[in-house]
Amino acid sequence: MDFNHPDLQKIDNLIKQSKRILIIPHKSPDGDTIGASLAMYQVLRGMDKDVDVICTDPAPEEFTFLPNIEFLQVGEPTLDYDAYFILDAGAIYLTGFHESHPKLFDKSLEVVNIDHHQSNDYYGKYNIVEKETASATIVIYKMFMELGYPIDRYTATCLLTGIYTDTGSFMHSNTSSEVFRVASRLMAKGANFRSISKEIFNTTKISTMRLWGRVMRKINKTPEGIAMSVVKQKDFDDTGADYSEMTGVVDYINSVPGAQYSVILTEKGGKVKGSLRTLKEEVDVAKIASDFGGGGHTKAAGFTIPGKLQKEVRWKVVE
Ligand SMILES: [Mn+2]
Repeated sequence: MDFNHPDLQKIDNLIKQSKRILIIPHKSPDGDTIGASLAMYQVLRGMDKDVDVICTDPAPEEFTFLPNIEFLQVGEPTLDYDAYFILDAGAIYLTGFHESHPKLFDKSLEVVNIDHHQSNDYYGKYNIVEKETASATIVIYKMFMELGYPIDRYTATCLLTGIYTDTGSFMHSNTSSEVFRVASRLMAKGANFRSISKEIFNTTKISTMRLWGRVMRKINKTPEGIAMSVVKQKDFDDTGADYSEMTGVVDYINSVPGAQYSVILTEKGGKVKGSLRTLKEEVDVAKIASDFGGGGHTKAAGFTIPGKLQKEVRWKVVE
């Protein structure tokens, strides 16, 4: 296994010398950032560190089964820790703390950035960024292995959760041989695969089903082959669903035959969020998202712009 990162030894030293460590998942946390954070929590606790995990938003309900989930706090960080780990955040704004705590990103603090997004610009004082790796939890798995840190069954469950969610249960194009190899090793270490598949993939709340129903009812395919749908604030209000329940629906929209790529535009608090997916080899949705100031992976990306959605009716003259 290749894991050559110039900062690796420094990170090992930093961990060993630190007493108080803060872990920061990205905002609107998903299975990968949560799995990465809770796995890191477990390993650092095992090394007798005082560890906090602080996120701008709570974990979605389906992750309640994860070990250590009770230690994920919603709030604001303080800047008196010995070390900071920012996990799975492809850009500083995704932490939600770039405006309130710019010091985290001026390289004056002991900040470690561990990530796998194309958009990552190495904002940490120390960085382990693997842009071709399927999940942040795989990067962390490889780091633990390389440094000889122990992976118990709780850590393994958290790490496998990130692989599971970021590969769309082993269905997205990032599902490499490495994904299966690491997943298999985590299973061997006791990862609770049954809970992951049951709690995350085979449990759907009624509010989620109603929200997805609305998304699907509004699907359109443009003449350019873009499969598109929209979600307005009213859809959340009427169904009682929250934004995190959008996770996964864009993949459904993407399964329209012949689609070049899919987009869902979501209204959320005065902003419009775009989620893009493609199954086409030649389409790079990260590039499209970057035209709107966003980013992500070549097959899955997103952006956020201020504004709201307005329906535009187009007329055209036909013979
Ligand atoms: Mn990720």
